[in-house]
Amino acid sequence: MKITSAKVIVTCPGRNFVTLKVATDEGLHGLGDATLNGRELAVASYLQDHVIPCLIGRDPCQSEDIWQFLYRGCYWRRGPVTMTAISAVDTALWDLKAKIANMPLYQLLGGRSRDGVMVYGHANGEDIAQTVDEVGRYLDMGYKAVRAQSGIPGLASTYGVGKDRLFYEPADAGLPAENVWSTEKYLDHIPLLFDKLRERYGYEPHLLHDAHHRLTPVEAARLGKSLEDYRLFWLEDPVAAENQEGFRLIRQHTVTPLAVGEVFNTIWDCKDLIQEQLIDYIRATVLHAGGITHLRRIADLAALYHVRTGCHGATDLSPVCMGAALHFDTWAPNFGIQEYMRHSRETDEVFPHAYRFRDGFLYPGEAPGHGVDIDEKLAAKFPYQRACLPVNRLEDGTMWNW
Ligand code: EZ4
Ligand code: CO
Repeated sequence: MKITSAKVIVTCPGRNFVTLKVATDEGLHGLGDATLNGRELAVASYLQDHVIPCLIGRDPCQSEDIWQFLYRGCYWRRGPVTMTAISAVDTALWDLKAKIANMPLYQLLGGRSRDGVMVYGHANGEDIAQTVDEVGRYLDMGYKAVRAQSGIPGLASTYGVGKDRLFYEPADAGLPAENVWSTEKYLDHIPLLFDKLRERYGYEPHLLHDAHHRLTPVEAARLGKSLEDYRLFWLEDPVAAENQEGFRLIRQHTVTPLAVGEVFNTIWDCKDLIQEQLIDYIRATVLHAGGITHLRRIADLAALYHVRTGCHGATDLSPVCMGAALHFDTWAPNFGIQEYMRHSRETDEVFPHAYRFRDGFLYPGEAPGHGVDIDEKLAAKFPYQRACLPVNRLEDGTMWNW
């Protein structure tokens, strides 16, 4: 079997998605997600101009060799644009391979390790009372795990709190919107939120929180410590993770479990955090960390150190990524949880998929491959629209992490 063509499909059914479609001489095709939020066209160009020409004529079943060719062969290796492109190729090839085998993808990885994939939803509100109600809405929908983010008194906006409660979308401006941030105001407020949540819902539901890279290590240590009584499932991205030593300091002060890695691209970004047991959950994804081939390597390393997976699954990761992630999650012996932000109806129509939500769990379905397709005619009706993620400034104007 040979790869005869590959194309990049850019569509914007409410938000931008980039999809790679690889076709073969035997009429089968495979799909990979190539969406890098706010930098979509950079990946589209990388695929079109540099990767696709190298794929034509190759045997699609040699996904390992193609991965190594694209990783080692680019010289300027790693980085989000390159790794997202590699991920898209790898996901499309695993999709194809499973279609050739006429099996759902999880079977090729080693079969089922569990019946369903526990997911967490995103509850948010402008203040504590609203966030507490929103968490209740997710629990009513059957969720066993909910991430809670709340507006902060004195700040006009903050990460994770949108205009629309169920479908918030942070990339909403042609140029980056400028938000104002205060760590002091945030640190005082968040423990009050979790106090109210446990008072209302008890200790059975899993509760999560995302600090979105905004704290220094000692601030993160203080937050983790002040949340200990509320027994979070995890505290996510407490600090910007390029300073990995920071996690040693956080760990010395708190037993609140830590999750990190949605912006990581390779095993090299998380190797020390895993080996030193500085984190509890690794959030690298199929989409940004080298596809199934590489994420499997990360999960296997993590398993040696009691670190479980918690794949990123915000709305900027397309249903193609979600489908592949659910097969991965169904297999991974050290699976922890999967993030699940629901896509809009338009997005679900552009990407018909086999996965289904039931009672707090997602199920990948039994369709051959990863079970997600693209309706190209419908996709063409939603042309690309430039959209950027916001940036943050401190109250005195200093640039900060968003
Ligand atoms: O801000 O995916 O845990 N989820 C997140 C996401 C990220 C977006 C960035 O594109 O942190 O909401
Ligand atoms: Co996050």
